[in-house]
Amino acid sequence: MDFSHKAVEKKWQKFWEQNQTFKTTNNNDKKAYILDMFPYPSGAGLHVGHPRGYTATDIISRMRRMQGYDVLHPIGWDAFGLPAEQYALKTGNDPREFTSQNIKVFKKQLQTLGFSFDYNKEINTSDPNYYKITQWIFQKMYENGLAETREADVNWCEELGTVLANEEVLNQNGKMVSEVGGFPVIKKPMKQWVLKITKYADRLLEGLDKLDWPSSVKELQKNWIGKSEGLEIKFQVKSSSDHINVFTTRGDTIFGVSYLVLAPEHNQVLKITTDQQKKAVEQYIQETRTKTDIDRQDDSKPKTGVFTGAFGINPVNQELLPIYIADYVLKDYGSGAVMAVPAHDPRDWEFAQKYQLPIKFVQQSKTNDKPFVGESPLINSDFLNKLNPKKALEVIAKHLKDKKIAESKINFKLRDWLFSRQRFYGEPFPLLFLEDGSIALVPESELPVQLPKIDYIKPSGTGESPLVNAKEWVNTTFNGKQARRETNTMPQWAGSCWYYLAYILTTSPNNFVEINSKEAFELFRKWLPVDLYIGGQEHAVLHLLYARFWHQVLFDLKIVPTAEPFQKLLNQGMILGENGEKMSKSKGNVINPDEIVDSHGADTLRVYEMFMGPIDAALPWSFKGLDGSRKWLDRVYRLIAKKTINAKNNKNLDFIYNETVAKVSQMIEDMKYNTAISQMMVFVNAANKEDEIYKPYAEGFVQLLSPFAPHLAEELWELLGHKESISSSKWPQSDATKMQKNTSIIAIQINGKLRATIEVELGTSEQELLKKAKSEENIVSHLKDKQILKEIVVVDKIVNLVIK
Ligand code: ANZ
Repeated sequence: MDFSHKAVEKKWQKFWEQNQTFKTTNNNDKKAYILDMFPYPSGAGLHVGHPRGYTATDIISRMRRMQGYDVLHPIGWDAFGLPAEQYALKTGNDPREFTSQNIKVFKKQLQTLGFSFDYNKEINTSDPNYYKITQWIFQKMYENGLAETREADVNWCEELGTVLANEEVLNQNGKMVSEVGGFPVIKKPMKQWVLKITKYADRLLEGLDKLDWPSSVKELQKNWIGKSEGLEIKFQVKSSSDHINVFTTRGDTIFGVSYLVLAPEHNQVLKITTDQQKKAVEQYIQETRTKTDIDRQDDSKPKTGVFTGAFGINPVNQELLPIYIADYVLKDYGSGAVMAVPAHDPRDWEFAQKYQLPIKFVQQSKTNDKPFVGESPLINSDFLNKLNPKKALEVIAKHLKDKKIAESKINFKLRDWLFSRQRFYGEPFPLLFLEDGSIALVPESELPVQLPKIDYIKPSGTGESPLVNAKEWVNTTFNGKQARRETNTMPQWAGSCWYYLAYILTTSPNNFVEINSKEAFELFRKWLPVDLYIGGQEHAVLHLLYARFWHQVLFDLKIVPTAEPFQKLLNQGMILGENGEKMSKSKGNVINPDEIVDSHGADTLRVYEMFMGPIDAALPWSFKGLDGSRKWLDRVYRLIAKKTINAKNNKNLDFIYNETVAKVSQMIEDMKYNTAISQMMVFVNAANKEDEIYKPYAEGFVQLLSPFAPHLAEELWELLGHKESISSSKWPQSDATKMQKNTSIIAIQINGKLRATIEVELGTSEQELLKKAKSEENIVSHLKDKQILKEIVVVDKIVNLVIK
């Protein structure tokens, strides 16, 4: 190795800290807010996946500073969370203590990687100063009718002792399990806080159009929001004054309905069920309780149901339709009831087969042994016959609406956000329950409501939060009256819903400008929206949807000036183990970044992770590649430190240098970091062939390198005679006049066929071109014993010889 990375990296990290090199400035018109998804400080420390995203943002941040932008490039800690609480439970330690230990380790690791974060802006979501504002925002939501308590069927996880949001529950072989830990989750009714994100469904959907986000993430959010336009149609119940409302997106298939289905929990079920069917129906309802929505929607599971004994009447042809209950119909979607069209809906098909219900095709289909779900014209449908489905839908909608049998209806898959957790380690709710049952907000002057200093954090065993055991904390007064604190806490997502705003407001770690102030609004005007946000794809529908929701609420409250928080988003790809599998402890293929920094240096790790391939691709780790990156940095060091650096330009590198500046600048702009490094390698190869290097070119090259390998670049910059950090130098510019090649490639043809090419100086004369062409080896052999009839020459382009 040619330079000691340990000495160099330590030296410059100290320099940056002492000189506050990366302190956020506020004196230019141009700004760049470049954000990483802040880490959850787990006990495991950073893994090699973290530096990939962090290096990508660091490169842009460093270039932008040198281009004269004000740059906000902060970091902080998503510090509340289940793992810390579980660790605390297991070991009897305080999760706060544990978390602050972890943060120290993480911060040390980040510093050794040389990221240009402004640590003055460090935040911690579990700091009372921080969650004071989280609580304040919640109060605003409550005041604006966006937060309320609700008795709801919640996802209850016995093992974790808490309720989970839909987004925190995974489907594992048709069973619900917790995202954290993979424990079983069941449905259970409980009184909970919800945030009414559904009120923002349309805006969350429409806002996506204007964002520069990966289309995969937009698609995930779209599907999660799940807007569906259809009709709600009334079906009269036979011999009764009741009617059933069904939601359908396929009103055009109404002549093909052969039965109706209600969700087992539908509130009309018991009313319409006949005495004879009562027992079977009740039993089925009981069985449904144990099933999860995921199970119920699983198309691979056989369909089940029970006849209620009642019939509905089809409004278009008065046919009698048996009414069933079946768990494949969900209570909380649409109206919880469907008109079943077995010929054109696979679920209904399966059900109809099983219970021997009629199947009537109302669209042309080649076969009738499976459901048809395409676009063919209508049949067996009276006045809809021959129409295509779209037109038929228009006609039937008008027909039914005129008769007041149907209404247009829009449904969303998005549910309100279940916002309370039965946990100790989260933000307390800033409100009180009074004896008369009413709810009072804790006065703003008394925020934050802090967590009590208790060591006992075991689950209460009743499903309530461990905080119920903090009696002195729970029981308080409000205006001289007895009051009880809410003992649930907020979910981990709360703190990350506004942390990108917190950085803007930070004056020193965890100290903030008042969020609801003119000063704050000005700062938001300066910095919003975030210009580039990089993080994992796993946050597509959790954090990224919740944060957009809070932002839109804050926009409506005129706290922030932009409609959306994150203009450009990029998901960094995963780094896999050397064997191409996901890194995991059990597979023994985990790479520890600390060891790499120790053996090869932070610059090498940074360059290697950027050189691996496109930033959004999942790629396997390779020690060979890592060694290669180190060897290249050694070459770079030798090039600048050992070669003669000359004040005079011999012009040999004019073209390649200027081309490299232009290309690397653009490639960083486009986040094509791997090709940017390739281009720098091309330059180093060319420069290595020279005996001396023109000083401005050596300097410019080191500047290009500096976002990637900042420690080595600072060292070389100093060697080149500079006293200030390379960060405060101006990003190099390419000189276009030096990028024009002064040679041209001439095609030499014989009878119109390309036989050779030659490179000549621009403007080479016709005669000279002919002479050169005729002396080319391949041309000589083709001309042998032949007679030249004609010579056609176009200067700078072509020589064509016509021969016999
Ligand atoms: C008749 C029909 C005919 C349907 C056909 C589909 C195909 P999306 O697009 O997801 O909104 N549906 C309505 N409410 C339901 C519930 N609570 N549980 C389960 N399924 C329900 O789907 C709308 C369609 O899903 C509706 O249109 C309804 O079935 C069913 F050839 O009505 B359809």
